[in-house]
Amino acid sequence: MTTGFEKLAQDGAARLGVIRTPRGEVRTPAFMPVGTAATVKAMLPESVRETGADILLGNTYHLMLRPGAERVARLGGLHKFMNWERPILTDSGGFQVMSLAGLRKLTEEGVTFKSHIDGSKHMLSPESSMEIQRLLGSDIVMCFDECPALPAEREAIARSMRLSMRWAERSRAAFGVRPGHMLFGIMQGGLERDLREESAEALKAIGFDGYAIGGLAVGEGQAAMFDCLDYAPGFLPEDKPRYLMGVGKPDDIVGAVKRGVDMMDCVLPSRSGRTGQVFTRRGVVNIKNARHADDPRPLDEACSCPACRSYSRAYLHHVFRAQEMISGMLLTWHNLHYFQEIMQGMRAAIAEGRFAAWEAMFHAQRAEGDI
Ligand code: PRF
Ligand code: ZN
Repeated sequence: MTTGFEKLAQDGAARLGVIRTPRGEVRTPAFMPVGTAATVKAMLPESVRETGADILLGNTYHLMLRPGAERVARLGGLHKFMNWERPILTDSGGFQVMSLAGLRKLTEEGVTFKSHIDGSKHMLSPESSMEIQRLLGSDIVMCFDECPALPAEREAIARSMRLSMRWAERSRAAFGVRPGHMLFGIMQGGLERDLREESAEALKAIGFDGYAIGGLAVGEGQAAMFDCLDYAPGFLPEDKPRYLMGVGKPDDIVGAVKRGVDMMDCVLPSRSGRTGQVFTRRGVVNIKNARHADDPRPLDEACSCPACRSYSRAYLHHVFRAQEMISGMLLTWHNLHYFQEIMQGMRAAIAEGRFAAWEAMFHAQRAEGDI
């Protein structure tokens, strides 16, 4: 079997495709639920699959600290460990070190840091990140990179991007040849068009199985992100998947796909599910709000998820207020289901050349608001 990406259709800049791996196909545009600590929180893997997910995201940073990559490898790899036999993409760790770890030190070699769990000292480099992702058994491995927080000085962004490009070369060399597994490069360069282009050229010269757009959704706002996405995907090869890292809200996702992005991941649907924030066709609903206390209607009468099929807003409000575990379970299921429904809607629309009409409907329903 061949591993790789095939573009099946295009409508404007939006692309329909498939990534084939030995563990199954990923339909694109794809949304990847986040399973940071070898679990999509509050969900059984079979339930995650029922929402329509083809692939999960796992994290080098968390898994190296706990339970440890060698232990996962001894136990048969991450797929077996967490009971998800379909594709897994793993992030490379640098981004999580910067957002979670204490006392970091960045050098040409890599980054040393203190664990946010027990304060123990660790090192990540392109080489060790590739080794950890190999031990986990990841199907799609991400290059080790650095993601500067925005806003930042142009010179700092350029220096950081060039370091990430040297690390991309070392990641490629350390990854080696691994049939059935893919390695993605990560473009950096902040909001600077020429730096994005320079980064893309550097990555293309090395050659990857897919290309991520990193360094966005780090505080710049949607308008600035979309401005960057108006050109950045165009710097990347047509025939390889494009992955926008850590995005986003439903309207971010739709706007990214419209601009030529094929894959995304975000903790938003799962994390929000645990804080009572619900995403629906008509916008965001906060289930904590007293207006739901006597409401016998489902969250969304058109949704076929278990939370909407079998429970009222009044019940979901009650179990959230009572801090019952089923609250996080049902709301996470609904949110993941809704995100996957958006992806399916876009895939069908691109296939039939009606993405613009689909997008207009998406925005019109949201404008009506929750009633
Ligand atoms: N690099 C990596 N992971 C990431 C990012 C990045 O730039 C982002 C930025 N939104 C999220 N996750 N390796
Ligand atoms: Zn639902």
